[in-house]
Amino acid sequence: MRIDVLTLFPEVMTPFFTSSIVGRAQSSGVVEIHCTNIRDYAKGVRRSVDDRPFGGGPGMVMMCGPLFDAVEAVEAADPRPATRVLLSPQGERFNQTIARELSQEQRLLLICGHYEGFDERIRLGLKPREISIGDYVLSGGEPAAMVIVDAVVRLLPGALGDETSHVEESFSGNLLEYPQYTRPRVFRGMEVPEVLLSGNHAQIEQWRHAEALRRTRERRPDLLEANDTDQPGDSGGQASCPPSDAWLVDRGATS
Ligand code: 9WO
Repeated sequence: MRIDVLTLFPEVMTPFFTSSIVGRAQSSGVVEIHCTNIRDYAKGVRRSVDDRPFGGGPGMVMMCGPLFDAVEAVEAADPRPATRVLLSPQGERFNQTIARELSQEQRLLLICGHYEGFDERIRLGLKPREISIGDYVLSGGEPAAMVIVDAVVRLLPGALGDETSHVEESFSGNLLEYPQYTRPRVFRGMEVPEVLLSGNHAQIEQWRHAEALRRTRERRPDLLEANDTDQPGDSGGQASCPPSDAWLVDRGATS
């Protein structure tokens, strides 16, 4: 996959893209990520990328010209058609289903804005998929672009390495993760639940499933309403979980 990011601050993106899972995925050729400064396509001695809103009002609006030129230049650099994504609080809410959809594309073009918003003709002319990562205002789309790149890249075949084929493996369906413990057995008076030390794997699995259910009921009842596959006595096996729901309990590097 090729990912392009159009931004006014490429220098804040690059360290993230060269570190961690995303950096490793780039080194191993799973993905190539290119950051382009929209200002490189701005005209005039001032190199403006924003201007005052028609009709008046506070703040500045991102101009069409530099962004359209940047999109067209970057898209021409590779023959694969790009899926355009605009990061904004007005977009559809990002989730694992959308991450999975985007991970199927050959090429993504993420557009990060700044100032008080985009000239509406950016939406009308570029027809991007508009995506929000949550209901809050950022000062620009860059953090949202990093979130999307991270969620998408780790789904690409080979991104997590050989030992971790189960990037979205689920313990028991549409549930939050059960409580986990590692050494020491007692920390500041807090003990590891006895059952986890018992060696009884059937009982451990039962306990984890019950705890995952309890935690989900308490914190995210909405996840249970959307899902009737998690009946009591359910083995929790992959077969009982529709793939679209089997994501919240990320077993990461478990084999
Ligand atoms: C700023 C502002 C100030 C006064 C009145 C209205 C205003 N709207 C905005 C605004 O939405 N600015 C955005 C900043 C313009 C597009 C890029 N920016 C952005 C993206 N902020 N937050 C996001 C974002 C992206 C994805 N998911 C969550 C938030």
